[in-house]
Amino acid sequence: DVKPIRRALLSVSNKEGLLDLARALADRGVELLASGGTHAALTEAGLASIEVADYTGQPEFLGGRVKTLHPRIHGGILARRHREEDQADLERHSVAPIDLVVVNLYPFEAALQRLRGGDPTNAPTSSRGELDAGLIEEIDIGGVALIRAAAKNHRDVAVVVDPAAYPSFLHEFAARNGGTSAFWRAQAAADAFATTACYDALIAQWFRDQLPLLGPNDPPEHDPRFPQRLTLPLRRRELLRYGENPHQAAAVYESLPPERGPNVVHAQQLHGKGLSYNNLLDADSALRMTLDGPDGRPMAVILKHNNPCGAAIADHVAEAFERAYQGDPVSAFGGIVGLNTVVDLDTAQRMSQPGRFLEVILAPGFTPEAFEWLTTKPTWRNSVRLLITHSNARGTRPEGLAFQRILGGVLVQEWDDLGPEFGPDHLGEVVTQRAPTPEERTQLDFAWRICRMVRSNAIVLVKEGRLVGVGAGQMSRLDSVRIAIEKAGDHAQGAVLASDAFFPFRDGPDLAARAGVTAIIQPGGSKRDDESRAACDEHGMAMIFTRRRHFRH
Ligand code: 93A
Repeated sequence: DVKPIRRALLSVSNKEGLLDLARALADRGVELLASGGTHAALTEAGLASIEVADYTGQPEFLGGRVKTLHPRIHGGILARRHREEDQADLERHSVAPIDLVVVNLYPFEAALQRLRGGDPTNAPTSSRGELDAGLIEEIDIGGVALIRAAAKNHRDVAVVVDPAAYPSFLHEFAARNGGTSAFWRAQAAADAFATTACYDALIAQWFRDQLPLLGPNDPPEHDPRFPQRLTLPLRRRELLRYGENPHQAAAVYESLPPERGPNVVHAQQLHGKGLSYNNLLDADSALRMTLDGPDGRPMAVILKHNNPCGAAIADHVAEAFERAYQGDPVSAFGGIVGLNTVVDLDTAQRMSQPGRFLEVILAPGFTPEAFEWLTTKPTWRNSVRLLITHSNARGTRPEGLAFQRILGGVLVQEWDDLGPEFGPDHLGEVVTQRAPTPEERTQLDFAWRICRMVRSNAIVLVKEGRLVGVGAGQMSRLDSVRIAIEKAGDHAQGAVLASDAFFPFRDGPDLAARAGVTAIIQPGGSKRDDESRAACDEHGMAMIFTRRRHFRH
């Protein structure tokens, strides 16, 4: 069902590719209508077009707020070619049908970014009591109306909303001898509505962000974090080779406007094949763990299947890596490594020792020698992926809300975090006769930070600034304790234990004590807390209740 194009309306902010497109149309005898600036650009290039204001008899006014909003334009786009009444209407009002609409919108997003001046701390884009007037003018009304009208009437009208889509259009236009197929137009309409939806979502998000500046607070029953309507402006960043499994197609999307703070979506990849879906998931966890590291010292984490299998702090980055790797060398093979410190040659050499292999290394940087070493070593150079994230971002809090998809909808929650005060001196409430020693406090602090990122039920054992045992993803907490102890082997002796949620019975603490654990950190809150506490007192263990649970599913 090919529809020929006889008349086109061009109204573009981004003039890129405009002339080639217009020339291709003109060459096939298409009559061009164009809004003021677009008309001027065409005229300057020697291409003939009719200015919209001349065609409608209505000059642009309100400082450009009304350009194409006119029945002679919208009638020409919306008229159904197969409907006699519509055709009669066109004739009665001397309106010419428009078969192609090429629009790209006022660059609201770019203007917003410009206002923020690239400053990650986000200068406010409005003053108290009033939204930024310049940005308000960047809200396109007429262009959105043109796009939606054309997309609605896709049965007869083709729509193009992005210079990136010109080649596809020109290919179709040539292949269909100056027309477009029904399928092409439907596809274009889908893109068009997605574009205007995304555009409005971004504007809505901006309005919402500015609300605190605008006046009295919402009535108390309204929680502004969870508004009545959610807008999710997302833009595809990249197609991925596949998803969690090879039979699943996948892509990664970035939030609009791009999120501030370190993240793997915008991390700079220095080397290696593209990141896979699972790489991104693991790298994200690795990054979040290093951002939540216990102090300013070098820290290394190693992840497998989105669970940490190694983690350590040390005085030097090579040592941190080595100790993290030693925690569970079997699991660490093929792991994803995150570091909070620039990778030097010593570290790089340890990473690539014979028998070792890492899929992704994520760090604030690589020394030239380390980079050279990792990317020229024959067994490594083709497979390792090197990723750079921002440095000095410790403690950065994630933006927005966290989502998880379920059939029929999405679960939305705030991000999990450690709480504002958390640290060795603010672990929580000591509930045992014996209080943890300062050294135990340091270890409990580290254990809690790691435990938070382990799939529930999560138990971790930490000793001397190193993860020595993990029990992850078990349906029984006691099984997680058993696994963590087994993994730790001799290292369980003298270790501290973190549990992501309360112990429902005393069997967990009993088991830990028998393995030689000296201190426990857990949220507390069980009906049988007293029994767990009694178990600790009997064994001389110290225990802390954080009163904050960190399930991770
Ligand atoms: O200010 S508007 O919302 N009012 C309109 O009637 C209108 N018509 C087209 N903006 C309008 N446009 C936009 O103008 C288009 O979406 C495009 O971004 C821009 C093209 O203007 P010019 O051709 O004058 O450069």
